[in-house]
Amino acid sequence: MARHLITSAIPYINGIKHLGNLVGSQLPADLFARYQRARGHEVLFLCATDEHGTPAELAAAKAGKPVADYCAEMHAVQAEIARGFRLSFDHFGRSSSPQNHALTQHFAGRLAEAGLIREVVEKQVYSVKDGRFLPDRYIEGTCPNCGYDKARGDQCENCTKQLDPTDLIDARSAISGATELEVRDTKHLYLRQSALKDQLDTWIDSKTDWPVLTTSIAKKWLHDGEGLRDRGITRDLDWGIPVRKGDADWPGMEDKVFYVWFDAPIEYIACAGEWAEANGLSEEDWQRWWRMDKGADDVRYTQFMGKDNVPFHTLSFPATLIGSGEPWKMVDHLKSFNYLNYDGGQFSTSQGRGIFMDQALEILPADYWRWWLLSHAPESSDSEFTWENFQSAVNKDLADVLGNFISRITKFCSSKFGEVVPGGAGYGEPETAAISEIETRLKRYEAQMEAMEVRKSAQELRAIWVCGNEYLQTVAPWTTFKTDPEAAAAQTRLGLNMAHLFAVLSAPFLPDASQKILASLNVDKPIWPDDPTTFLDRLGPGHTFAVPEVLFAKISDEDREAWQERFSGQRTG
Ligand code: B3M
Ligand code: ZN
Repeated sequence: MARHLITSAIPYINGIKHLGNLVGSQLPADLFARYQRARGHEVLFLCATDEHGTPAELAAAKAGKPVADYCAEMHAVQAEIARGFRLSFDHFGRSSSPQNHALTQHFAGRLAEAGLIREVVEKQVYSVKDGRFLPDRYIEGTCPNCGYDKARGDQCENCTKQLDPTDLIDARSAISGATELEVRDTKHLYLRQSALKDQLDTWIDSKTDWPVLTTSIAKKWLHDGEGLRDRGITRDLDWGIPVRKGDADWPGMEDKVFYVWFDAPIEYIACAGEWAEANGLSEEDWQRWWRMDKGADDVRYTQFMGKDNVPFHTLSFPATLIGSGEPWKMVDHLKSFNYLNYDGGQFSTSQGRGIFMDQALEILPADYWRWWLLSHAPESSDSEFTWENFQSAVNKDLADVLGNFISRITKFCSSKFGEVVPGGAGYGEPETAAISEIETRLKRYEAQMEAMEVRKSAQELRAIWVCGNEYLQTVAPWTTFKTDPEAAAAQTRLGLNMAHLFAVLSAPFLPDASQKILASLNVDKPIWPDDPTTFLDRLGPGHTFAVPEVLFAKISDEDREAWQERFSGQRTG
């Protein structure tokens, strides 16, 4: 039995994620976690909300709520949606947890002791009335380029020109409207990533099995001019993890917090601590996943994320771990994704364009989305969601192939032999041929799942369902029954056993449908078909079942058009 530590990029707290985000991190991570569990391995699958930074503060202010309350509410909302999509996290944590506060401060202390942090004095806008420094987005004024009067300190939304806060005409605080702004000196901490360049380079070179997408991004950041600059890891904000050196104060840094991208990946570790606490487990129980000196040496750690998150996971976070000088588990495999586009354009959170996770579940159950998204995962290139394509995949793959097979075989059996697996003859030549084809495809399916080739896995799974339909089509038990009921009984028995097999194999993609099929077949402890030949004999004569309700409803043209219309504009609520 192997041990799999699996993390998905942790979603920002401000707002609900769209389907493009889902397919690039949480959903494929869930697929892999479910698969490894089904193979009998020990899995710890972690995710959390990413709660710090200016966007969280701003979203809370917009909602008129204290930021801590806002985050607590949004965490509950995101957790509920994750359940709706059947994301099987062992724990869905929060980067604002006490565990993450302690660990983040611990890492900063270790990095400082190792001489990997330097203090830099910068100039920043200070609002006298608000009594605080203002990040760029907290400053508003008139755009010197187009005259728009609500331009932000970092960019004018109207003409898109990139700005410095000092460029703005009549600059004012976005919090209070105060115009008494001064440029003051402020001290920040920089992580000396550049000092770790060679170690990071060697480490990345050792990852020969990483997808090209991952290594090419990492190498680009490591070697290009902009590359491995030392990075500011503190901010002048109220909300965040206070800057401390482990348990000790950090003189001169009293009003600062760590930068969100410094503490967010550390939450992967802290989340294991939260998981242990939530389940009444001990320090050792979570450390055996994360500390090489506490048993994590046989853990295989896989991360899932969109390509924009790769630099932070191949450079900044490893720099934190290596720089600490402590034996932390580092990622073994980093699976990254391209972007999913939406109907001729991009999904956009800021513009409310596309389909968001909560909206998706309002119109169809999770399995429909899971199937389309995973079978179209943007792996080798960006991919595109269109309603036509979605309709066709649901109707053809789910309704016509899998759904139809299950309903056909269970209904036929019920009408001729009752709701019980029939005895009859032994398996003959067509049965052996079908079993052998399934066996070949099953090995390929396992190999693709192991390699996290998401699309190819989906194709192979679908091909296995097709084997079932073709077998039924060829032997036609409904015709056989008229002349040779014994042979028809054997054909039906194999069909029902195939239904069982399909349910087990499909569970990582379609957890609900799988559950329904297994329940109707009276199987409560599914096992993996390591040997398909014996597996396809498991439901023996006399085993009872019930015809399941329809598994997948087809999407009509009217539905498709109505949804296309509904999701064509901007999300308003
Ligand atoms: N929160 C990006 C996102 O939500 C960011 C990932 C952090 S992973 C440590 O898309
Ligand atoms: Zn402008």
